[in-house]
Amino acid sequence: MNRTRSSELFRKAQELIPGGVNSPVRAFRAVGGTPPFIKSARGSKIYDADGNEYIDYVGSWGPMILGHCHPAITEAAVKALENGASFGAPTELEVEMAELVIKCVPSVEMVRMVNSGTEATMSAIRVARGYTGRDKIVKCEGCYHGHEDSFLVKAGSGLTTFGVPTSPGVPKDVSKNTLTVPYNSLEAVEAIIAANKGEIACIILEPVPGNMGCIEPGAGYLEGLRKITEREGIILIFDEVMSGFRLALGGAQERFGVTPDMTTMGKIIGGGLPVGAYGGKKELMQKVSPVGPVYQAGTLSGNPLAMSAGIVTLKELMKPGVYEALEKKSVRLETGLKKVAAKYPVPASFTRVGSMSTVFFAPGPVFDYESALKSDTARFGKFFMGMLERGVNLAPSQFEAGFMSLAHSDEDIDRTIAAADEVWATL
Ligand code: HOZ
Repeated sequence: MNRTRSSELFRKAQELIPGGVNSPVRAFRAVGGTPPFIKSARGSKIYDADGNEYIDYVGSWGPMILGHCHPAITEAAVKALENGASFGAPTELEVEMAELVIKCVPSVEMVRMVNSGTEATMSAIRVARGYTGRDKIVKCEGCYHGHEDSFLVKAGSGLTTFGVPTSPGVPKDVSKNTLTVPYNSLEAVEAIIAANKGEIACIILEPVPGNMGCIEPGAGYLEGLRKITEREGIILIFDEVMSGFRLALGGAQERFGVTPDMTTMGKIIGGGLPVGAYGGKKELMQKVSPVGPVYQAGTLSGNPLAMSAGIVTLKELMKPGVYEALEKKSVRLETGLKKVAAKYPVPASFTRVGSMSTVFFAPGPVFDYESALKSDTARFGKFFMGMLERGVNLAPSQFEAGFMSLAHSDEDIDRTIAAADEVWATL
């Protein structure tokens, strides 16, 4: 595949932007080679600067659940832009968005819009700390909640991809308040609570992690967390930036029937525009300024473009049969890939929850950070590049999830499986 133009752009970009990218994993350092510079996208496909086409399972890292360039989203965003890009003042669109979110997400009685998932998680833990008067937070190893200081401790996503799960630059005075536990272990949660009695403000986790690859919650895990946090007066925060509106309209909390105190959202809720949101029980959200003393603000928060694109996306997702269709497509891909993997003596382990999935090149089972880290990342890199050469775009790291969209056709999926068969034979 010819990527001359992408290579030229990448060379230039590296002189101007750290690593040539505005978000680290995009630089392809975990898989080698040059990232295609993307020019356009439509439906299930993206197109690079050299005119190559790829079936896309990244979907802008989650938001493009309807497929790229959905006409209703484009129309709504253009219309909003024609009325003015941003006013820094309340709009009717924000009210409509809040109503929709509250209707869809079980835990949310009030919601505040922000501009990114990072802002959402950062604000949610501030509310939890402000409400409880406690400083410590608990997060799971390998979960990623954006790049705010408190979260860059044993974090997944790019930090794990580049082998620096705890970032320099985070003051010890901040990180000392972040306690970590392995995902899927209630014993570890009990132990850390016992050792920090009455000091923990919140437990925050991705209910279905996607940032150490996709991991499934074990039976009773989320329910157990709910019981323990209720007993201890600890705020339970589900970070549903990835899983929200994806695993069900009401996210993982609807799918697994466990209602947290607070929820953070992003990605899908903006239909591809920059957005985030946090919400929860009224009692907690009424601590937020100007009703309460916990401060959080933003010039572009709730801007009409993101609201319009998000509202259209949520309305599309409310149509009957959407999640069934996503499930069917995702099962088709998983079944096909498992059949391929069974033909070759290469250790591989599959995880999938709804339309989020990962192929780990590890013996498995993969159920937490430690088991995910057993993956053969060099083999993943080879697999990734082989797929890219055959026109299939996967996330360029073993420690990220793949996303199915409603635009993926059976033909796309079957072509992906056929490509995987060719590549697996070379691993
Ligand atoms: N590490 C981010 C997703 N988990 C990547 C975001 C991006 O590069 O756009």
